[in-house]
Amino acid sequence: MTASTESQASTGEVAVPEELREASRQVSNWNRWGPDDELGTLNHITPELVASAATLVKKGVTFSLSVPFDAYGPQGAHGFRRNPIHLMSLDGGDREMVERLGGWGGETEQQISHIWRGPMRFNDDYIMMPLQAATQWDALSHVYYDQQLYNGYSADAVTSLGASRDSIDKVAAAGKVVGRGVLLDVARHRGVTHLPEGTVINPEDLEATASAQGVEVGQGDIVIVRTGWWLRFLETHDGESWAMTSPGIGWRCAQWLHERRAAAIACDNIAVETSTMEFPGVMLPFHMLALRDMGMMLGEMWNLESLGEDCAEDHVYEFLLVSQPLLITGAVGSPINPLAIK
Ligand code: UVW
Repeated sequence: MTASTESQASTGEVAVPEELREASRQVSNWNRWGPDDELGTLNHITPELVASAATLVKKGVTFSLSVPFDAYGPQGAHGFRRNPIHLMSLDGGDREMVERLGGWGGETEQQISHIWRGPMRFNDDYIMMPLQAATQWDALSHVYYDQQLYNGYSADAVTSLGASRDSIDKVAAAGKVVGRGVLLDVARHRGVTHLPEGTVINPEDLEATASAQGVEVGQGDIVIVRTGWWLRFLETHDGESWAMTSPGIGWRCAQWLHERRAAAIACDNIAVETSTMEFPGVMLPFHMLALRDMGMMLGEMWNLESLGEDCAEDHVYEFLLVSQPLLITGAVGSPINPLAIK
């Protein structure tokens, strides 16, 4: 027993299972792109691969892979995450209000009242939301263990002021999330509208789906896995059970993605990975391997319905994918509107 596992045992903490530690050693990309790297597997996307992905655009058809950013999503209204809250800060209805205000208020009210006397009017709004509330990328700093982030940075690099290492702004500034997207429609391959609750997708399932679709996953690919679970949410609108019973990727898929030098993975469920606890007491083991060891971003809550239908129709499961995060300084994730272009 090491000093750290001894102290975990005395505090009742669950240690990282040995099988997971072994997997972590096998898939680790720490130092692969140097000691200062903060982009992880996005480094697999080379300029040649971006140029080659652009040649996949044949029909000129685009698919937004975003779910709505509104109050009716799966996050509910309470807890540590909520659905996005959209507020208008200025709108056409204010015209009557400023007339009624007369000379009341401060500088802002007077300014608005002044502008509203002219012919040009405008509307402004805000959004308040956890950055993890809808379609998003998890930054590499989102999940860690043993007090270390991807590439060995200390977990202390993330404070209330933000993440100074492995944050999403590094990815956004590098403009790296453009390349070949490959859809693996596991649900359609199995002939179901959505996978059953708690399904664990294993490497064999990814391989079987890819081979049935006639597509191969290779270096720099952004792998997009459809479980049908977003469709399930639209059927039930029960966010809590949707999140708790999600089918998804199993931790063994980390090795499969590592061997293929994939750049990122995204899914149409809450967390990319299955809600089924694959190791007792260890939540999200695939997150641990992907984000912290491989340096692979996870795309969550993507809407793959129209893209899935189109791919089934023309049997083309590869496309140009453009999915840049926002350049939010120090953030551990970012909302996105991914675009698949065929
Ligand atoms: C956690 O909930 C920790 O991760 P995610 O938002 O990626 O599912």
